[in-house]
Amino acid sequence: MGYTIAQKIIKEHLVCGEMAVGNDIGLKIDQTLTQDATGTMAYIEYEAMGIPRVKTEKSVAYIDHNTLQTGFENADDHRFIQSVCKKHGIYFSRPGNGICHQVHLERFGKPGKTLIGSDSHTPTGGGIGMLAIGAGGLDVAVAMGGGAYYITMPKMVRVNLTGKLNPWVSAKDIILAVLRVMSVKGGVGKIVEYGGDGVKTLTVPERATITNMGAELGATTSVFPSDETTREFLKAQGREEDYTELKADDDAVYDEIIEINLSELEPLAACPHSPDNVKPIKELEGQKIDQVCIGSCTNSSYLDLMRVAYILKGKKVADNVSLAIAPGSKQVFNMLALNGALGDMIAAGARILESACGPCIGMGQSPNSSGISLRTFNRNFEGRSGTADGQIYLVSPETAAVSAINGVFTDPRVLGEAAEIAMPEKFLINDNMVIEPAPVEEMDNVEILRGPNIKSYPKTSPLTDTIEASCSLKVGDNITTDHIMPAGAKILPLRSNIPKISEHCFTVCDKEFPERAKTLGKSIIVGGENYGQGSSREHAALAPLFLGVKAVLVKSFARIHKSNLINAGILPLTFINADDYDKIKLGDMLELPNVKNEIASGENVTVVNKTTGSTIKANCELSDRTRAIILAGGLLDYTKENS
Ligand code: MIC
Ligand code: SF4
Repeated sequence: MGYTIAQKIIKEHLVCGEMAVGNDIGLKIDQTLTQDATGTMAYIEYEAMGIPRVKTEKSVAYIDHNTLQTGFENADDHRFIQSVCKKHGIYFSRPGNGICHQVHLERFGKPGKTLIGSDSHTPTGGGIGMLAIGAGGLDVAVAMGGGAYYITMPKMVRVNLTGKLNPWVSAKDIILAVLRVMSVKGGVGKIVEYGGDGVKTLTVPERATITNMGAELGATTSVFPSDETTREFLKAQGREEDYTELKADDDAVYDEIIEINLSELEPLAACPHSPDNVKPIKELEGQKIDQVCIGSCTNSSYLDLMRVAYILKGKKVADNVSLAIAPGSKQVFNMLALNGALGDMIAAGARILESACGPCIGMGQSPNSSGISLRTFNRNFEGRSGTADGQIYLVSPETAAVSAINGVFTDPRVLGEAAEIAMPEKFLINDNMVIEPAPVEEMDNVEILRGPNIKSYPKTSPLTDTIEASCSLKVGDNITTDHIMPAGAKILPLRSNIPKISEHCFTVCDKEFPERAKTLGKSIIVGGENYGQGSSREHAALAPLFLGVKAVLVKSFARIHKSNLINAGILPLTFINADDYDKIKLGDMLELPNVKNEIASGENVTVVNKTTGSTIKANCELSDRTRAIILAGGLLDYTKENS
């Protein structure tokens, strides 16, 4: 039996476990990336492990999220990260150099390599055939220290692409079509692999748009073959030597096959407030809009922005629309500046932003009250834009640009003939915003610069024999990490300060939660399906840890969040009988009378509701390793105990 692309890379990097679906497997990690909002914590954790130099082939730290710098906090954090990088052997991509995933794809990613990143959109690297996975900061820290990264061996899904996109139908429409089929939880426990004749019609940036937004499927990662198109891309980036061919064996076996005929696709939009709430633009056409934002790690490549410039050229942004554009990287920005495309955007009235995440993470450009905003981003969770009642639609750059001119939702196919925009034969290569680490012999002279915003990792404790704690919060299905630990311009600067940031924990759902949890001292959160979907931010586990949350009891978990809870030593429990969700109310006193023994022996966990008198059973799905981590009180304690 042959192998899929992902199975081939896994096989090459397997350090422990058996490659059978559902097994815990350990992978050797070749490359890591961090961004600043998760990076400070990751480097605090790395420092705590006491390993002098990173052991990966390449580790890169990007500054792209917290670039508003409304106070000293962000700049302090940047300096801290820069100094850690210099000392410990990590490349540092300065603010202004671009969004981590875009820059990593351009400058560092290599087909066939493993990459983990403290950002959920790390799978962007799958666009050039990497096995690129989003992870918690602590997992990235461990990988930098040479430790394996553990995942549950996923099922394999093949998305078979046939045909060819029609003019003005875009890669974004492909992934929106996949989201429509699979939903935001359809990818949990799976790797999505693209294949079929349609693959060769897609450029690398288009493939990367698709693998990037595979994160919204909940998938472990997504991957494309590495082929001649990949070689051309790497060659144009001056790195042809990084190319290797990679394809699935003809007799590879997939657990699920999805057919997408590119010729039949039409422009789509993910409507508020979920990336899988997908409708054809045709159904929305004519509706007035207020804002358009173009950029983010999903759609800010040279190709995307050249198409946008082509549409804007000689036109004017509609009076009722504010158009913001953030190029994905310095490379893209500079090329647009040199070839005149930037001039076309400016002339049309676009507000040009720096190369960073910006509005995607609520760092500025929040829309007006109940404003309709079309964005080329990947997430439209409620409130994420910074405007609580903002109505965010996720669309392609082509749809975004033409709608910005018309002031209403517009199907870009009105533009007629396709624009002939080719991939450049040579990208503009200038890595002067990437700072190399100090040579090993000089590392001792590098001082780590720590600002007052940087506080230490919260206190953890080993699992106790019993837990008695009340339910401090009850939430429904599809709770995102943006609900648990909101971001945005006010909160994001507190990422290095867990005591402070925890005051905002879950306030989107319940303003009283942080105070209530603190007063209770110990508590348990109850939730529904797909709890913790979205980002990789470990703060969504560390803030609850700081507030005394001992367990989270839900119908099901999203992958990265579950492992962040385990890393933080918080028990991830699932209802065996989903109806038991109704048996617990906010404020009920719960007891887990025999929890330590039950966890240690792999039994179901007894949960007694002392307020109502009912008893239920919960599952705590752990491997031998994650069981040991939970018993130790988290991954840091476990790593210390085992080193
Ligand atoms: C996001 O898109 O939600 C983020 C901000 O990039 C997060 C990381 C973070 O919260 O810092 C992610 O996707 O993991
Ligand atoms: Fe940045 Fe948005 Fe991409 Fe997250 S999804 S890395 S915030 S651009």
